[in-house]
Amino acid sequence: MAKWVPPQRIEELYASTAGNNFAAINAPTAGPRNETALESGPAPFQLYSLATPNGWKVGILLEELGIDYDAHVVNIGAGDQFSAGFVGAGPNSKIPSAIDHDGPGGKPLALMESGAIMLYLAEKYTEAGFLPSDPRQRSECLQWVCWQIAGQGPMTGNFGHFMVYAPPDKCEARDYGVTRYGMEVQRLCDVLERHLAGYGDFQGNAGMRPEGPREYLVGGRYSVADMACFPWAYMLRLKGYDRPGQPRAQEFLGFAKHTHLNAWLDRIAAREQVQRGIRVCNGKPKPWVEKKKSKSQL
Ligand SMILES: N[C@@H](CCC(=O)N[C@@H](CS)C(=O)NCC(=O)O)C(=O)O
Repeated sequence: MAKWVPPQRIEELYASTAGNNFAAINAPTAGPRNETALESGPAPFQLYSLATPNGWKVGILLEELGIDYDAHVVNIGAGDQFSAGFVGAGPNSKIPSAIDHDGPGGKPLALMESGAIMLYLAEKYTEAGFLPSDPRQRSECLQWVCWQIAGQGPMTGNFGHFMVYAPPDKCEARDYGVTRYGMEVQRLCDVLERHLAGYGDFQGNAGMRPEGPREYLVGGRYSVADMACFPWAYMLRLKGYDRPGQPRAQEFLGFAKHTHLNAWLDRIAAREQVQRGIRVCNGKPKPWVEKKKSKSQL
């Protein structure tokens, strides 16, 4: 059996990533790559995003809150996230980022990381009730948001990389990556499935709780936990990772067996705010606004 022997430095392996869909923007360093400034509109809250699952999270919350905001499309394929303006708002160069010009103390607050942006907004607009005030439920809610950011998002993204974006000829690497991350995605879907089925009570017991299945992740009420955990699971059911000549991602992963998870996704997807939220920064900042305009112009 041939054994893998790494070279002395990672740089010697960089060339092996050539051919992946993001090879042109991948780099091992942070910071701006050009001096372009951010655009800004009249609303206090300025969102810089793209309609990917990480972008959907904040789009959904903004639409649920119904607050005034301007959205700006960040084309990550073209490297917009590396402009000086974007890096000023989000030093990690990943969408979504935002600037609240009406931040604490009346000063602008730059925001990065979808979960942190959601928690900031949910706390600022606390009367909307999307972040529970009860300490137990609040903790459960934060736990699901952290679970999403640290586990579900990155693992599903890594699965997607090997399933659709990795170099087409890297067969062995793709088999390994798809299996490693795909199995973890299956497990993470099962974590949601079991929780929604009613297992666990956040008091240390793993068994079925007396109340049975859960309608929403926390306290029987729709919250930022649902908005955060919805997009990546929903994306697996859509066409995001489907490619001609390959099995559909949902079939490949056996997604249909998660009956409670599917019912929860249907429940959330049925909300108009969610359907608008997942279209924020899809080609246009708010595509439904453009549509309305063109209808009334006819
Ligand atoms: N943990 C981050 C992840 C954000 C993220 O990975 N965004 C992707 C799009 S889904 C991105 O901007 N990628 C651009 C790049 O990697 O250069 C969050 O939740 O906000």
